[in-house]
Amino acid sequence: MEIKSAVFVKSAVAADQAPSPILNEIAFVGKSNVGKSSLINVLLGRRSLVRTSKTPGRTQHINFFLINENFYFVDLPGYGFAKVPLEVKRQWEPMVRKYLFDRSILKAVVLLFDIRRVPNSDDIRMLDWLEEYNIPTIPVITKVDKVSSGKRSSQVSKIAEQTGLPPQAFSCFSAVTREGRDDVWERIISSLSA
Ligand SMILES: Nc1nc2c(ncn2[C@@H]2O[C@H](COP(=O)(O)OP(=O)(O)OP(=O)(O)O)[C@@H](O)[C@H]2O)c(=O)[nH]1
Ligand SMILES: [Mg+2]
Repeated sequence: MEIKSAVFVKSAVAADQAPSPILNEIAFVGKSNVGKSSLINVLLGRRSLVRTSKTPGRTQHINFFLINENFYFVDLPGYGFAKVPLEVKRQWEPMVRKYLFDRSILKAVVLLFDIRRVPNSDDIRMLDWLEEYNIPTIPVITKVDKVSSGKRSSQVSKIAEQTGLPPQAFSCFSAVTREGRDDVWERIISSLSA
């Protein structure tokens, strides 16, 4: 997809502050620090439209980016980081659930997994919500540059087994090498037109 424009539009601290549900949306979700913001930047070919961070839990709001004046990328706050203040953790679930539940124009959720980690109960809970709300899901395994190609397939199998999804369901991605960028775009485009 040719990116003619990519503009940060707003940061919502509650689902009811989201833009009016007119244009389609693709949301990005996953553990804190998994690489959501980095994936969005690589997809858009922008170095730092979305703030990335070595400190997990950086994105605590729902951030909306308008692409080609045609659809939104939505960067959801990550889950599962121990050092996030309790108050923020308490707000996370109702905020994210309300967003997912309410969004008729939400075409797909890109759910990220770290190639080096086994999915935990937070990831499974997210998968369960997506299924419950009937939201098409694009599972992406990221940071694949961090493991050897030999280790990659065994890690993909582990992640598949833990989530109950088939290994072929996952796109492999790296924000460093940009591997997988076209594959993820293809899946996003087909969700947008579904
Ligand atoms: N090697 C490698 N590092 C990555 C990759 N993607 C992200 N990172 C690094 O991982 C860290 C977290 O990346 P972010 O994109 O900020 O992660 P996030 O999921 O948006 O994090 P929160 O907003 O805090 O939930 C940063 O130091 C990134 O540079 C990748 O594909 N490969
Ligand atoms: Mg982020």
